[in-house]
Amino acid sequence: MEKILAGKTGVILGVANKRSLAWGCARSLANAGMRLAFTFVGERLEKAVRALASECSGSIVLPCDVTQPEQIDAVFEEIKTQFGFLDTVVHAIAFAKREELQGDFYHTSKEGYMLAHEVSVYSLTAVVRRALPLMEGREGSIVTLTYIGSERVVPNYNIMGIAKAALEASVRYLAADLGPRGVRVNAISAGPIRTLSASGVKDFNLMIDHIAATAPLRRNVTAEEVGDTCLFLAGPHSRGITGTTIFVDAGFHIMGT
Ligand code: NAD
Ligand code: 0WE
Repeated sequence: MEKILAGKTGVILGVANKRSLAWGCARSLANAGMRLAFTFVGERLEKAVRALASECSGSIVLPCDVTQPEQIDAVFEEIKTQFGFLDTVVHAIAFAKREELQGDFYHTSKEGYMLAHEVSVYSLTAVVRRALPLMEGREGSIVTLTYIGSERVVPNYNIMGIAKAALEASVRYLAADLGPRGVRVNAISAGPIRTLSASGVKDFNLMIDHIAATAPLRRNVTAEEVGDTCLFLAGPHSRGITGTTIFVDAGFHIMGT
């Protein structure tokens, strides 16, 4: 059977290990026939990302710390050389200092505030700017990952909630900019999933249990479910959708309890 994304290419930023939401997205896209470029940060993650990428045929692996503009430049130069064009960008990156993700939000330091925004928010725009010349005329799709802590107060999410609100606003402004060029921009708001970024988060188990007890589907979601929504947003079935946030959270966001 013809694969729906055969002949398409994409770049996935944010795979750390097999639990990463970025890896859920990569698997769904690769299974649909998309050729992928993976980025990693730091030598410690390189081996793991290369091992995972080897499961996706024709993929390439490149270093990219989004705080280093030359590294972002190099990623898109290499994609231009290797692929020639680009259809999809999956941005699945967030970082705040651990000490900012506990206690009262009002203690957030200026440095911690700026770092969270640099890595988790500005990086989307920085990446999109460089991807755009490769996406022109290809009906491309850009997907980022967000969390309901952008609109509701989730204990300890703190500065990341402010960053995700700015990320979702960035999605709307980018969608308005890029729509006339045929490029769509959307976010997936995922329910909590045990990933490296979620490890050591205070009371994470309690959150997971609360969702299983109250979400309409009475369960939590998986990285595979996030990946399949990414597949939808990357592919032709979502061609009329841009600038929006789709919840993949078992319906939890509709509840008032
Ligand atoms: P993860 O730890 O697997 O992925 C986070 C990634 O961010 C890692 O690969 C890490 O290397 C990367 N990163 C951090 N700093 C970076 C930098 N300077 N440059 C480049 N990359 C950098 O965790 P995850 O849960 O898969 O997170 C992916 C995205 O999903 C994040 O945006 C997160 O906010 C979002 N999200 C996660 C959940 C959840 O519960 N896990 C829920 C909703 C949204
Ligand atoms: O966006 C996220 C993860 C964000 C995150 C997590 C960490 C932990 C380790 C960003 N930076 C760091 N830095 C670290 O040093 N999620 C949606 C998962 C998450 O994180 C939380 C959550 C949930 C859910 C933090 C507090 C409360 C809830």
